[in-house]
Order: sequence, then C-alpha cells, then structure tokens
Amino acid sequence: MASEITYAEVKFKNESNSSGTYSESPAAPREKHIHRLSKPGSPSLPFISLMVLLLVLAITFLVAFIIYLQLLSRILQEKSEQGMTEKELSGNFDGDCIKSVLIMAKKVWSCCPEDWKPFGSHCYLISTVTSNNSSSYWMESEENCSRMGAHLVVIHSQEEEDFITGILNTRLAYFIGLWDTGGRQWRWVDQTPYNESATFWHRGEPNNDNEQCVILNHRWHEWGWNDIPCSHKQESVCQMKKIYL
Ligand code: MMA
Ligand code: CA
Repeated sequence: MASEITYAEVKFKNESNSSGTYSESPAAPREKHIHRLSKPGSPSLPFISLMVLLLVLAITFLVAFIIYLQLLSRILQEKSEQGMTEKELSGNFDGDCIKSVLIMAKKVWSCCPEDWKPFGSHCYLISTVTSNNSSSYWMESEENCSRMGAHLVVIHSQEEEDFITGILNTRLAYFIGLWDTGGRQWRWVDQTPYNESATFWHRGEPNNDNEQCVILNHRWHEWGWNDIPCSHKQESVCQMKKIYL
C-alpha cells in the first residue's frame, strides 16, 4: 500500500512539473486512472501474452493427447473385434477363414466350409473325409462335387500338385477333373486350358486310349497322374473357390 501511494505521488508530480498548467480538479481522476493501469503486482501486457501463449500451447497438447488416446483405443478395439470375429467364424467354418486386405483397402474374410482345406484362392475336399463308402466312378465323383457347388480338382501348378498330394493317403487313388474327350484330347472340368507344361503324369502315362479318366496315385514313392477307365471306382478330390465375406 505504501509503494502504491509513492508511485501515485511521483506520477502526479511529474505531470504537474512538465505541464504546470493542470488545475487540481482534472488531475484527480487522471491519477485514479494511472493508478488502475499500472498497479504494481498486477500482470503486465507481456506477462499476459506469455500466459495466453502457454494456455494455447497447453490446450493444443491436450487436444493432441486426446486424439492420440482416441486413436489408440480405436486400434485396440479393432484388434479385439478381430479376435472375436476370428473365433466366431472358426465355429462355423472350421477355422479356415483368413482376413485379408484387398487392393481397395476393403477388409474381407476368405473362408472354406467345414472339412474343406484352404490353399491359395480355393478349398479342397477329399472324398474319404465325408463318406465311408466314398469310392465312385469318375462321373459320379464329379456329380458329387457338383452338388456341393464344386468340381473335381483342377491342377495348374507344381505348388497346387504338392499341396493336394500332401493331404492324400498314399495307399489310395483319387480322381481329378481331367478327362479325354476322345483321341487323347485332354479337358479340365472347369474348361480351363490343358497346359502340357503343367502336367504331372507318371512316367509312361497316359498309356491307353481306352483309359479316358485320370487319377492321382502314389507309384514308386512318387505321386503322379495315370489314365484309367472312367468305370473304375476311386476316391476323389473336390475343389471350389473360397467364399469371400
Ligand atoms: C495298370 C493301370 C494302367 C496303368 C498301368 C501301369 C495294368 O494297368 O493302372 O492305367 O497305366 O497299370 O503299369
Ligand atoms: Ca494308364
């Protein structure tokens, strides 16, 4: 309070010294005005600016932090949802659903029905899995696959051949979706072209014009194709495209 008065007095004296023309009455309100503006202990303009700047910075950090937390929780939620969906789908589809991101950044599930084995973009079913008395003629085998929205397996690469033979029983023989339309004109059941360079015939096969259907069998420690009569009963492998959810 003492310094307050002192400051007011000095200011007042300065004013009257410099001008000397001020009367007592206008000086009084002016003193009051100065007193309010420059009250010692009250914040100065640079100080207020600094505080405002700090406040703005603090708010900015707070907002950034909240956004960060929101993003983090969204990622965690998505992860836990993904886990749940994987579980849900595995109940219905025997765990053969794979979540993938397509080119358009659209998340999709690719699935195979229960008992079917996934490989690449297809699902495969071995006849022995679903039936005890599963050997059939070639045409019957194809019709059986067809009833399930599938067809006898079509093989176009070494990888596919290796995957399929990897899930077969070496003591059995399996019809594949290849047949001779006559005169050794080979045709795949899905109408894809027969490519000589991607065939897996056993040595010496195909060997008989009267054998117009093809099996996969294990001969001399090796899997390969053999032409046999279509009227023989064999196991079979069905193939279908994966289901996309
Ligand atoms: C069987 C039959 C044929 C096959 C020969 C190979 C005897 O016939 O499976 O299709 O080509 O064996 O020796
Ligand atoms: Ca043969």
